[in-house]
Amino acid sequence: MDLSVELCGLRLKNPLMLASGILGSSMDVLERMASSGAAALVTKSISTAPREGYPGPTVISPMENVYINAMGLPNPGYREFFRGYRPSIQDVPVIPSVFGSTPEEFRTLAGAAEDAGAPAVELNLSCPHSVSGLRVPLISQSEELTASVVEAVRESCTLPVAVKLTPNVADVSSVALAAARAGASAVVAVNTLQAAEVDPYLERPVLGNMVGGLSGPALRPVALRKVLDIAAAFERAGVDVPVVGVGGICSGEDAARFILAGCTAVQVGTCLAEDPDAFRRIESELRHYMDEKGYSSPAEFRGNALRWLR
Ligand code: RRO
Repeated sequence: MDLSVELCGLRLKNPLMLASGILGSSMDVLERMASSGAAALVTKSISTAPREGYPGPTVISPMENVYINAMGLPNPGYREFFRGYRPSIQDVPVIPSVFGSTPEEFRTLAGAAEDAGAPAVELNLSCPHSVSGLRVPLISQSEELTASVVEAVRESCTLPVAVKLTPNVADVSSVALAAARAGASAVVAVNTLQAAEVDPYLERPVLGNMVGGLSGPALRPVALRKVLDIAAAFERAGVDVPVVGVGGICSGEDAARFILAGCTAVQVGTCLAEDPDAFRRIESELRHYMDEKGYSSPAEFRGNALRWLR
């Protein structure tokens, strides 16, 4: 059985990647994820200027399988970040996630990633917190803004570019197509779903930032729907850009669900907060699933669930 997949010109030993975010970006944490079997590591999003993040609480779990975060993009800024950056850890590629407010900022950040020897870059066009000065709260809520950022990065950077999309749209496939047509090497679906929780006794929102983004198992069916929409639209349009699934993936069967929906690889995030060694388990569960089904590679079942939507 061969679990390896090709994504953004990289050969990954299995389809399981660390999602941007939940665990921060310290090289120690990334090292642990590499040791526990992740095939690629995406860092916490990095911005041009350092950011402290929002006041606490920044992550809550108001009910089982639901997490809501509003970290507020805490990061040391790209200059400091790239000083300690390593392009790979134990032969596992480390892909910087970058976040800007304008195409020019994204260009600067992607350029810095390239100069630092990064194997690829992930553009976070879907941070769930408003950034002043934009027509829409999230860049990937607009086909035009999405295309303008991807084009700006493409013009000045030769790295493969993955584009992370928001689920907070009516029609995710139009935005995914805009990203692909502007030169994205992969689309990553999805970031967190806008959410909030209110304390009935304190009579106020619970998060320090008041509102945030939902992740964890409850996000999985939403993410799967978005992935199915994107994969079906890509197939119809003859667009050959890989889709990376993310949202509530906690088991080998979950990974299989996203591959069946058309994904080339999947990212694991929130699950690691409770099970930091989840990669090893998810990989063995995926092997078990493939063994039961008689598959010898992920390509053999990729997109099999899509035919039901034709
Ligand atoms: O830092 C955050 O609060 C955050 C980011 Br940048 C993001 O892209 N998605 C999210 O759920 N939280």
